[in-house]
Amino acid sequence: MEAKVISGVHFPSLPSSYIRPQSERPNLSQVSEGDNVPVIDLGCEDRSLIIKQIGDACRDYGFFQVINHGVSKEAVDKILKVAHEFFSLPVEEKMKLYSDDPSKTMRLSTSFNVKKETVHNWRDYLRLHCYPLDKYAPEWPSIPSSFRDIVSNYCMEVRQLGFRLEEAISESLNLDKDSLKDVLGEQGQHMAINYYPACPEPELTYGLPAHTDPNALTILLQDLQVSGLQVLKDGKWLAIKPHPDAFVINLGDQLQALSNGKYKSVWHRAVVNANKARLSVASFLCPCDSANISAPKELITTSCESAIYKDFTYAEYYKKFWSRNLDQDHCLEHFKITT
Ligand SMILES: O=C(O)CCC(=O)C(=O)O
Repeated sequence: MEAKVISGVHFPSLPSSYIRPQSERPNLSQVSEGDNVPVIDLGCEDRSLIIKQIGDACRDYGFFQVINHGVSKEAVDKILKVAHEFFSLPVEEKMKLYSDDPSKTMRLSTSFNVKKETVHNWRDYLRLHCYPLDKYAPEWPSIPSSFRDIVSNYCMEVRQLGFRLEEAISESLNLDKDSLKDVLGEQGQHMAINYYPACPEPELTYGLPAHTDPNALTILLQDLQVSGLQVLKDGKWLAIKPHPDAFVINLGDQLQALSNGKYKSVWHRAVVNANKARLSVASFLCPCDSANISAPKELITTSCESAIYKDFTYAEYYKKFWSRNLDQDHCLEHFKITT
């Protein structure tokens, strides 16, 4: 049976196509609270401290949270509200936007990659290309009527935050502040508005199974009311409680490659909830398609260090990523130099 949207549909029990085999289930009793995960204050006057904290977090976790990040509270509140309104629309209205073709620049979809996967995930998502805005915003949903303005404004604010973070990450690698941005070129920007309906049997399935992000940097806004994000640290899953006024920043595969493996693109997953729906808004900054992903020479400094990954273009990487199922091995493994 082909999966279609699940938001707004009543399920008395979990359909069998969502049930993971025993060995792949989230095992929620083994998950720890991630109380000590880094929260970095970007408003701090000591820039060298910010750079150090970012470098430590990228190395040790591959992710961190930021506060005083410069994205307005108004932009955040409005996007969460309009996203909830969108997913509350009648199923027939939402289905007008449905597609399972990952090459589409605007689509409502479900699970992850329904054509490739064998078990589905308890998620619907609206996937939007967002840059340049004047090219893509006209194809976004027209209901709710405020959707395009609110999302456009949010995208612009988040993009600036992304650039600030890329500069700081570059400096934390002792590179010039523009070095990473220069390699990434005219960056694309995508958004996934994720909606995880309340699930009849959350222990048996995922909202999203463990994955790393294929892009450069992800800026994630979590619904404050319901948690669900978990990240892998030293082989253990940590639950990341939504922090008021914070974004979660995930390093994507391209920053792992560009840092020659010094920084990690973090494995993360979303679990679902029995009583409440959860929403998250992921903004992805992506290298331009032709960007040549090759670790800067300055990072290969000692004679015993060599490049870990082959050079590739982002277009090649992205094609590979979507040709796979989400919960397979790390996509970067396919680009490793083998000796
Ligand atoms: O909903 C979340 O917390 C995670 C979302 C995510 O990992 C994604 O959209 O790639």
